[in-house]
Amino acid sequence: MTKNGLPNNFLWGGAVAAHQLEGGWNKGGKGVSVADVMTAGRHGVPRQITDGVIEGFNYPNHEAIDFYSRYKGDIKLFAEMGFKCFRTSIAWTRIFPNGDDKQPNEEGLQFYDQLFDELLKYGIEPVVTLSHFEMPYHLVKKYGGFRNRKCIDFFVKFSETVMNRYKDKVKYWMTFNEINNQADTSMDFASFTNSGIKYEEGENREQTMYQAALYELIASAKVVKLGKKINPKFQIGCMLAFVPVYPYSCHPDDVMFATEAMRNRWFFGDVHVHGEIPNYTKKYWERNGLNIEYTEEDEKILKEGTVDYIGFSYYMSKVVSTRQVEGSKPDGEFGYTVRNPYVKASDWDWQIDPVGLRYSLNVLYERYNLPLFIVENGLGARDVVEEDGSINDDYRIQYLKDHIVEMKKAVELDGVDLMGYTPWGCIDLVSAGTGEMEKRYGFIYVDKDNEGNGTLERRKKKSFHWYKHVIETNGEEL
Ligand code: BGP
Repeated sequence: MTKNGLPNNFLWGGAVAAHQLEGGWNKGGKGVSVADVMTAGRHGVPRQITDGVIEGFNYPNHEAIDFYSRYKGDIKLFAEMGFKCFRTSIAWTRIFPNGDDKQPNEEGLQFYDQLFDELLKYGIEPVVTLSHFEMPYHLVKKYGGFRNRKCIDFFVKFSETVMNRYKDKVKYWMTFNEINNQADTSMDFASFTNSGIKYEEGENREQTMYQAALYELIASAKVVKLGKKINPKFQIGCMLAFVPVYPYSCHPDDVMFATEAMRNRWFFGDVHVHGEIPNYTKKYWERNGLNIEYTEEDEKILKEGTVDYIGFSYYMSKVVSTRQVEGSKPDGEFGYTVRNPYVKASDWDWQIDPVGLRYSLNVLYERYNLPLFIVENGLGARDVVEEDGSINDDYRIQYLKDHIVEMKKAVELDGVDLMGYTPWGCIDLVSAGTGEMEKRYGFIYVDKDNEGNGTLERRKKKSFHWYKHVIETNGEEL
């Protein structure tokens, strides 16, 4: 253990998702995923799922940063930074191109064999998300995504296939990325989209969302149970988007409102950890006339497939108010959100709140008493390449430093059991939210712009050297 309380085997690394960096969208027998038919957002127009070409919009995930053919060079750079682990996802459509195929695609399986071998060659532990915002598009069109119970079986079959295949290469797994993201039903498709839900005109979105979410939770529990049979040493976690919600004021109504808002996150964590649908959710369904289908067998499965650890992303906190107050704006998820005057914000208006990370670690640990893993954190920013080719991303270093300071306090002062830290987008990649390249998170710069122009050349940023030193000293020197 280091002086700061971090264990010697602390998992420092970086995180990405297949569709945001691999490219090669139709190579090696890969099928079309929902991410492949999603346009880039432009000038305030959100990303759209479409079968046809929309004038002026491109499909950024088709090529992404071509990690598919460049992964060896990129992993070499991760190794140079001293990564202990690397979090990525397996593109479902490389393995089952349509999702309901009888046999897996051997070429896709081989790709991940090679990828994991390359990581292991450098002693980098793969951390694998099974579903990171990209179910097969065929399942969306034919079955309506996770609104259909059949998708449970398709997902379980895919998971079983890859867990069997990589049982000696991968120990750390997560089922659905940011599974709670879909609780925000203000977008026309359920966030980005693990569930493959594209809402229809006039449908009760909450009804659909909760039903799909419950099917995903059942699928997740089945996979946890199955994974333990495949290899009892597997560590299988859930993955939550953790945005702590603060009350705008000490008015008791605001405090209660923030508590209710937090249930959009807790519901997902509670089912994963306690294996039961919480009472507050059942009451909510009842009060709002939502009729969510599940069986006794499902309840049994939820109980049997509880997770080993909590993976979560942390980027920002939010402030909510029951009332419209100065500076508040309508928020799809919570009614009104208010700008927090005590914290800064990123260029994309995400509130930067390092103490919120310590707070999140504490509330999660107090509630679940399970090991935690920060599997995403970072600053999306527009980087500038100087004349001499350098990229001086001091703002990113500052952001990460401030968050690591608070993370260390949670471990050292509060006694939180923390497995690791993998900043998001350790190499520049396509933004999930906007589809743009210019929202960069990486330690490694990739020469590509929003329109898809660029050489794809890789370049170390200033933060590359900084992070290498952080890992070398196990977080002692920031
Ligand atoms: C999380 C996702 C990632 C990622 C990140 C940053 O929601 O798990 O896939 O992209 O946020 O978001 P964005 O790309 O929109 O900046």
